[in-house]
Amino acid sequence: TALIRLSDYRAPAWRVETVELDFDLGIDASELSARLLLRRDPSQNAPLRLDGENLQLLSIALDGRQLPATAYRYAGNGLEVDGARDGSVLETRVRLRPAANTALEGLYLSGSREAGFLLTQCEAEGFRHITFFTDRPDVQSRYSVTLRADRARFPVLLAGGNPDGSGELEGGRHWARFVDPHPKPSYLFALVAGRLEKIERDYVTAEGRAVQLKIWAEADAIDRCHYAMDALERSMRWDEQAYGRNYDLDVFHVVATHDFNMGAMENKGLNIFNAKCLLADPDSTTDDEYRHVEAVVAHEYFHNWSGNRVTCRDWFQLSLKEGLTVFREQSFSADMNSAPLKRIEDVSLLRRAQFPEDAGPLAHPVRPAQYSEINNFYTATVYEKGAELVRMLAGALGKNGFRRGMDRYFERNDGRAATLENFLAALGDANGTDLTPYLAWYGQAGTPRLSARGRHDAARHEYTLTLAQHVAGPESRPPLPIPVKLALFTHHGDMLPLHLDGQTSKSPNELVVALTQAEQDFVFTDVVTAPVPSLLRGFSAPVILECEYTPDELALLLAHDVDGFNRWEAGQQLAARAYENLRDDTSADALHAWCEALASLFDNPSIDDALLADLLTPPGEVELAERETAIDPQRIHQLRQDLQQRLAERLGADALHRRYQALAAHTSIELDALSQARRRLKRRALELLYLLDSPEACRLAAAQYRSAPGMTDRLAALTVLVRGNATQASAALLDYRERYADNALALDKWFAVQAQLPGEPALERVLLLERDAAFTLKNPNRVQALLGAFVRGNPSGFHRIDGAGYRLLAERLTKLDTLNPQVAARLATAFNGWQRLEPLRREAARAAIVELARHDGLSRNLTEIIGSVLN
Ligand code: B3K
Ligand code: ZN
Repeated sequence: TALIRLSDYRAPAWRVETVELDFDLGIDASELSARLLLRRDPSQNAPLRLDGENLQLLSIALDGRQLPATAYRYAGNGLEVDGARDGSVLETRVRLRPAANTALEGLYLSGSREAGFLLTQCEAEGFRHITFFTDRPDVQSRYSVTLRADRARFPVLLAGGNPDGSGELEGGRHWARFVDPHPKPSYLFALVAGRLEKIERDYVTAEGRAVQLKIWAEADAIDRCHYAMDALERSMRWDEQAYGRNYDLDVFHVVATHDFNMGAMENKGLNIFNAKCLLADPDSTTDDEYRHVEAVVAHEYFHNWSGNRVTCRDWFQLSLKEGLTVFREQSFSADMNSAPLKRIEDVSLLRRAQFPEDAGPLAHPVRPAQYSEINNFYTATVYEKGAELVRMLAGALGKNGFRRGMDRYFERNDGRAATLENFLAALGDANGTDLTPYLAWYGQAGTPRLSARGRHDAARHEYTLTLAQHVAGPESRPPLPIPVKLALFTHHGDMLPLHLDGQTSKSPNELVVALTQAEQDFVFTDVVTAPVPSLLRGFSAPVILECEYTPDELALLLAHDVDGFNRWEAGQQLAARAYENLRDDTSADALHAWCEALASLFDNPSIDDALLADLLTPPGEVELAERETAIDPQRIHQLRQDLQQRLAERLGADALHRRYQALAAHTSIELDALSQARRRLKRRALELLYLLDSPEACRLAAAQYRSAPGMTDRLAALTVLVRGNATQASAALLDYRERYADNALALDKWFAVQAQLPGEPALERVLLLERDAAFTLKNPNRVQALLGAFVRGNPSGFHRIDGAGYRLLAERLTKLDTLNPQVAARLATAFNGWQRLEPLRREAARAAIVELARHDGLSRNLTEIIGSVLN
């Protein structure tokens, strides 16, 4: 398949200045007339060519005249039209088949034919599935959209922009018109039509604009939208205060659907959400999910400026809006909740999802140089690593400097389609500094390694820190700018004032040094005894730190570091070393140090319960696998269990039991930090207790399941029972299945918990669950809940030595691909990393992927992923 290259970018030869769309909506067939006012770039001499994917063309006219078949060519993807000039008007009419659209791209049906509603998804290239257009983000047009439909079947008609009239039509039909005053790229177009309920709130922006906020959902879900409404209002206020950005239309619509390929979509004035990222109530939503809803609502709202007002020139610049918006969303969540916990959560995600991507055949730069299918590039690298790059820039400029830079960026690029160069230039210019060295971060794949060595000169009271960087790959790569935030600790756990050679004026106890060369020395003076360095505090750069700490030094940081993130990080490093003690059967010095340090923190009343829960959790199986070659995921699972058991033994059954009971005495379902923290630690105490006294832990879990006031406690209890294969598990599962029979999001968790049964039994459970009446390959959330949880969330279940997991995935992908290529391609990335498996599994995985690749008629999406993975 053809590769699209960044280096081939050309400005559009044709633009669309205004577009008028007129829809006749129906479930099986919808028809649409489009009227485009065309503008030609006088410096280019290209014929008019518009994107259009499998459209049924009913009529076509240029400048008021119907075109004869000889005057245009359309063979299913591009439409070429003869005779167009600057200022021409092209009118087309097409027929679409929403109910038959299982790919959920373009115009499609959510839910059943009888009760469901129509909606659109256009990013990245869905608009060409709706009408003929210059479907690229650097073409921005003014939209006016008229929707017509049967009033009883489609009482609610919505499109982006401001409402511009509505009324009755003959035969029980009605119409509504929307005009968007802001020119926008086609990927931000959206419409929604059907039976929906709403909740509303009036909002006045800091600039004084009155805005109606409306959240829409199907009748059974509308009561679960209140939390999202609060989150939306918080997001709008935050963007006004933190960035000076105000909303810019009279209405802001948000719609929930159960049928969506990803989390949510920032369509101008009409955000559309996967229900799992919008609906929330205590009975069916966990604490983690609540925070996720808040974050996604904020993310999509923030796109109104970082994405919509300033969009991307081309899809290679995707991180310009996504990395930036993830960073904005992370900052917001840190402000709304606990900043260190948020940082721990974000870095964990980066390590679990992005580091493996960056270490294998799917690795690509934050700004990729080429792609075959752009939808395959909405990745952890573009999003999460992209956010880390913005974080480094923000750190380098400081709070005020970054705000100044962002103001400049928005001011210069408002209404435009920008590049990452434009972004760096605005930030740099506003601060009189050159940020172009950071471009190197955007252009190269792979996680850099940062090695740190310290040398103490007792005679001169000097401490020399040598930092060096290395990225696997071509040797000619220029060094990256790597900001390293650091502190030095005495062996009593106190921070030293820092005298960096040559900087005598101030002596803070934390500072950022910038590594800009392949290797550099940093000399600290007045250091009397050898210190313990705390490096990369707050995870100041997305690198893998290699520093030869002794277990005691890590334990010291775990006990004393005041940077919450680095305290956790020291614990993670120590836990990984303890894991290696068990794996290699070497002296248990790290294991001992880890258990002792945590035992004393466990009894330390000043430590936050949520942080303690995180400290008591070793790195996950995927992270541990990243440190190995010849990976055996089942052995990793077992060793990690052993590791936790050793910790549980050190803490003791009595202490865990007591802590559990004390926490269980609080039964509030409130979402405040303290209540959430208690639930988190309670869950962790129960999980650890299970490793010591499983009958007792299962008894407690069964009781917790029955009396749980909310989903956080209920799901935690169910998980302990199911993973522990408890005798009480089947009754709890049955109860849950009935209780939530009509709640799709809660039911997804029922599938996911079971798909994560450890080890060999998981596969059979998955096969059984596939036969459940509620399972369908047509719903992305359900596929994710069962197959996604199995292949991505359950390494010890998926990576069976007989290869049955790999064959199951390959087989399901062939089916899924015919229905929904985007979802199939995403699921297929679970094969990433097969080359590093131990030989037997490696061969079984290879055989399954090769077999899959031989299949005829695979989508471009899946073909590209399989092709890369096999590389
Ligand atoms: N921009 C959308 C993602 C679109 C994915 C297209 N395959 C959601 C977001 O990042 O906000
Ligand atoms: Zn986004």
